[in-house]
Amino acid sequence: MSAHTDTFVRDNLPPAELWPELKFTLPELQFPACYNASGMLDRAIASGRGAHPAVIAADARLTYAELLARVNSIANVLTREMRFQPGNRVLIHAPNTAMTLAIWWAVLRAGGVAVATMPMLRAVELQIIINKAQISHAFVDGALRAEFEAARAASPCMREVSYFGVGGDLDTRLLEADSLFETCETAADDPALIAFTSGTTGKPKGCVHFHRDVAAMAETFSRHVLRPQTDDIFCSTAPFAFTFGLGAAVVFPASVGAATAIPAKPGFDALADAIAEHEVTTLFTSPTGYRALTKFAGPKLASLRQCVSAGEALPKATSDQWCDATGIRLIDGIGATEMIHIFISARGEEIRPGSTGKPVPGYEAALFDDDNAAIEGAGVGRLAVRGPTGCRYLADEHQRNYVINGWNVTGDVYARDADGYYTFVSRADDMIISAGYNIAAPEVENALLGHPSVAETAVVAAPDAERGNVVKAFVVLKPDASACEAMARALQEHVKQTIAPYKYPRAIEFVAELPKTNTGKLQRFKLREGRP
Ligand code: 3UK
Repeated sequence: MSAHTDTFVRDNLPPAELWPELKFTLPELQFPACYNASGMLDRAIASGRGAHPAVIAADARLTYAELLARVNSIANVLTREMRFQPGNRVLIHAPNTAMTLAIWWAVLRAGGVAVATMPMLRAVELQIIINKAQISHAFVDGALRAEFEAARAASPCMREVSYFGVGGDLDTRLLEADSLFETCETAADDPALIAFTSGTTGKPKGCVHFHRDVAAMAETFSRHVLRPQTDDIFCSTAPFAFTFGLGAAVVFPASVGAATAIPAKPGFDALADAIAEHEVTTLFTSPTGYRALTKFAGPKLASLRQCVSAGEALPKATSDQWCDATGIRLIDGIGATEMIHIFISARGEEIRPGSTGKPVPGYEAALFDDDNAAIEGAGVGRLAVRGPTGCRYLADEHQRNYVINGWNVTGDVYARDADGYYTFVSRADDMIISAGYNIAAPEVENALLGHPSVAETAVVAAPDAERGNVVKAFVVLKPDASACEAMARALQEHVKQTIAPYKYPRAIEFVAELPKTNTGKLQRFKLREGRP
């Protein structure tokens, strides 16, 4: 049973034997066969949230009733005026705004497959995504028109485009459109979105997630770890195109009828302003984000109640600094685009700073040895997870690497202690082997971050005739510190005092900034190739 008359995505899912094993162990994960994730909005209204704020943004403030009316109007424009049929892929190319959020829900409601992309993508990157997912429809922020048109010129599959904002047609079309729409009766396992992974290297891979997966992320991490309340105000720096941001700013608030506040601009200064102005209670950003926000601690951040860190390992030093500055203990959580959201985390008293936590209810985790056998008890190995969601790449050979024996293998090395807590060690490819010793780059980074002059740092292997490799640290200093030989020696000494001395960085290079992906992840491969 499927509502998709365009079956392209279903047809390009991996063969059944390459799927991860899916587990629906909790009562809240039993989805009916016919299920459209946009029903979350109807449920928020049915539970009395209709007149309460859903979105607070620079372009609009909408209650749940107003949001649903707008979602329906957009779905009508799509289905009546844009030659759309269920299953078509719809590009959403825009920064996070109230309109972008409404379009995302509208695409799901109409039975489309939403492909949100980062606003900073260039035509070449966009064009790869459009052609790979055979995207036929697009909603594009008018400010991004030129770059999009350049991609469109190389994308014969793209048929219908609507612009919004600057010089757009959508805003006026919506004035005419009917605000009632009959929700497309999708199957729970009809594709709802394709999230392209940033990856820290190579080509983009499209992760297909179903309508039930959108709900599953709310029913696992959000319901059990975050436990939001209806009067919470969510805020996130992550783009909706990154499933971290999609959960944080679109799905989790809607799942309980809470509000989402969208910062007017990207960047951490605008984030601090948004927190103060909208009295944000529930914040989602990266470890880098928390380091940058610490300086605003005080009245500006006083409304915060819960703060989630994901995307990269959260160093204990960052967690402690944030706790000292704000009194709030960060909730660390590891998630992945392939899994849609967070699957290992901890809340409240269960948080052990420096460790990510335990499998989120609904998920189970294992550690694989070199033969893909699960390690029992305490130990170190490659992280494997399974639960209600999992990896299904759109027509991609890498499916075989990510899914092994029915488990999703994330590419991370983790340690598990006797209490079952999982602690990040490194990406499998970020282990440095120097003179026969295995040294995890993040461990050295954490030690360096404990030094008061260090703002950011990245550690990689640098080839060395004698030792095979040496540990090399790229360091961004705080504004008041000076990059000199004495500073390098002080940092080396600090690492030797903090962790086993053989792990200290034999080479240190001071840089103004570190290479990062669009989602804020460190690109160690660029540093390894000597191009910071
Ligand atoms: C790394 C972490 C240690 C890890 C994501 C939350 O980051 C997300 O998705 P991506 O596909 O990257 C996945 C990889 O990122 N990572 C993420 N969180 C942590 N490492 N500690 C963490 N807390 O290497 C993982 O394999 O970009 C995060 C929710 C949704 C997401 N898509």
